[in-house]
Amino acid sequence: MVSIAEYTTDPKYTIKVLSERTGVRPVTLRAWERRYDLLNPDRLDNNYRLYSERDIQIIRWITHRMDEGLSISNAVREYRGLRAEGIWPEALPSVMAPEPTLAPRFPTSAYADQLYKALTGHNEAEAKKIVDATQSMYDIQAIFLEVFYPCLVEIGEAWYRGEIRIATEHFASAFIRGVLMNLLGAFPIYSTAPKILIGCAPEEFHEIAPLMLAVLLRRDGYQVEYLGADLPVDDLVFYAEDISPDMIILSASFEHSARPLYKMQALLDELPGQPKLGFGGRYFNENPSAREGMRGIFLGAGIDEAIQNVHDLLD
Ligand code: B12
Repeated sequence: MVSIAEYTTDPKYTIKVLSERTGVRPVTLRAWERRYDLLNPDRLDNNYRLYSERDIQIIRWITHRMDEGLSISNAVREYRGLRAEGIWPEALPSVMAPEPTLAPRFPTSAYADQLYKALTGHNEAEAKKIVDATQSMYDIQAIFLEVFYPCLVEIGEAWYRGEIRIATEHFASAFIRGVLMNLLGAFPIYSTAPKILIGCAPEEFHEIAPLMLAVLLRRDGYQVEYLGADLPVDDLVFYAEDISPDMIILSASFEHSARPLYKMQALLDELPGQPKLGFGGRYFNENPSAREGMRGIFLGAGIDEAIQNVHDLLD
């Protein structure tokens, strides 16, 4: 038998890998991290957590004790008791080989450029190859924020300068939307997890950021329903009354889309479960004073901040 101490503390795995190797959902891992201060992951500059092989073994040991009937708090207490005596528990026999990680050939910015070229050249097969390549090397959050996002910004700039056709911009955003919809469908839906509705404010058609948020929050174990573009507030409140979500998240890029949201939290407060309203998007980023009159919670300037804030609010 090998002691957990013999496993390396090199920080190299994302929370996704930790989750896959331990069978514990990311949302639960983060909750344990906060509540029990069990692991101490390193953080990259972009605030992503990185875990070690030893962290994986600690979580596997904890879940094994839970399988044997202990509550999480008792399993953690037992682990701490052993550690206080200077003892490292024995690692469980390995059931899974560590995930092979392909070394990235280029930085994410190079893939953003390649994707831009493929999409503006209407070369769907090449765009697909690029996305497949990034998926074998990077976490999807990095792909969204460091490949898709800059690529779309560049497409927006080229459209603004009149260098590409509207058809090209539509082709590119439809392609990326398609990739995101496939990913959304690929993650399991946990029917007991907090329920979140995500979509766009009225007359808002920029769907990609809220869709990215939907994918990443579903991956983290929330019960996410993605509702798409242009949602009328009153209908959404009725729907919330029907299905009692814990939270509704809406994106707005323009003032006319944001305006109807100002009354929304008051309407939600009248529902039995009082769902929280989370909001964000280009309009609120460019007009910080517009956040002030809004009831509800500004979830941050970007997707990464929003994910962290949702965890803080709902875990
Ligand atoms: C694709 C696109 C479209 C597509 C959208 C298709 C789809 N299914 O989503 C279509 C063709 C519909 C479209 C239409 C229009 N568009 Co447009 N569009 C774009 C483009 C190229 C990409 C948008 C995108 O997905 N970006 C990637 C995402 C990830 O970035 P993002 O939306 O900015 O989100 C970031 C933050 O705002 C934030 N965020 C966004 N939502 C949320 C939500 C929450 C809760 C949180 C916390 C954070 C958050 O997080 C993200 C970063 O992490 C942008 C260019 C650009 N710079 O983004 C122009 C752009 C946004 N569009 C623009 C314009 C002007 C329009 C139109 C008015 C054009 C027209 N005359 O018809 C219409 C308006 C439609 C409407 N009423 O919504 C301008 C906006 C300029 C401005 N400041 O007002 C841009 C910037 C283009 C440009 N360079 O001028 N568009």
